[in-house]
Amino acid sequence: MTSVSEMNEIFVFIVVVLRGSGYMTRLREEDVLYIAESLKEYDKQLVKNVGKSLAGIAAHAIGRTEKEIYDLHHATSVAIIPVTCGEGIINGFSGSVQKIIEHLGFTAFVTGHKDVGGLAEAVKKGAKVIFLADDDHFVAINISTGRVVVDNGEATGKGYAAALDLMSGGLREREVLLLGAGPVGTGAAAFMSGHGARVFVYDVELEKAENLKKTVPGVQIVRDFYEALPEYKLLFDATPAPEIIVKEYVREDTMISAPGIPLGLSQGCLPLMADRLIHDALEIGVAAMLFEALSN
Ligand code: 2YH
Repeated sequence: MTSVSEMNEIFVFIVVVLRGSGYMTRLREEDVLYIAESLKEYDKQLVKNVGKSLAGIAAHAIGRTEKEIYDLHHATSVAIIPVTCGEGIINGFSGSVQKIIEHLGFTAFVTGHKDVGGLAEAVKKGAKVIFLADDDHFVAINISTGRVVVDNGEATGKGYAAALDLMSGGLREREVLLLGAGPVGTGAAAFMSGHGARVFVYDVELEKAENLKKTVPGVQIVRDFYEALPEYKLLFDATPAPEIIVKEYVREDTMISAPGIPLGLSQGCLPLMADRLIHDALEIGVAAMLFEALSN
């Protein structure tokens, strides 16, 4: 069996390699393959585990109710533009974003044209919000306000933090161990701190943790990941490192919000966490992006 110190070394290695090369998780076709057909089931599971649906979580992320969003924006049309630059189109990506948005109750379409032609088509067809992604960015732009650009990273962080707030019965005065101080971790820290949580952040690059601390005052830095892990009941995994949370570190009351792709839990840990884990490839992030794009 892999020892704790070996695991620690593997973790440090993985994260240094990933971060050092400027790596950012790029979704693969297999990550999005079953999203559309699983949406209803996924929403039921969210209601059971978190207490709210996808729309309820996204509304909580921006401090609104679902009703407020629907009353103001039910007629909104959303366009998703396939983007070919860099590594190109991911089969099923645009279609999955469309299905998630439709599932939330809005009209959505994928443009027939790609790239610039898609942008022209989206505007011509009256889209109010436009979603598009290349290899480094995934944004939602509200073209009717002309100024709202929502990045997927921070919105995802907020969405998953809102879900953890709901699942845990409220983060006020609670301690959360946040793994990863990138854009997702920063969005999560801002939400959790704003909701009264005591946030402890670990990042293999200390400088990133220090920057997050400057952006979100009150956050404290943790220097030893595996020493800290068993001390916390609430975990937020915003790293792209696989299998870093093994079953020896989870308790029967541990709750994990894990937007990182791939999932940071070991296979052995998954069955134990089935009802206390929040994780998907795209759904909460897209819902949080859309509601945030509509909120301004
Ligand atoms: O998966 C990604 C990015 N790594 C997202 C980064 C978010 N912080 N992009 C998807 C690329 C989609 C492709 N260009 C398409 O099908 O349009």
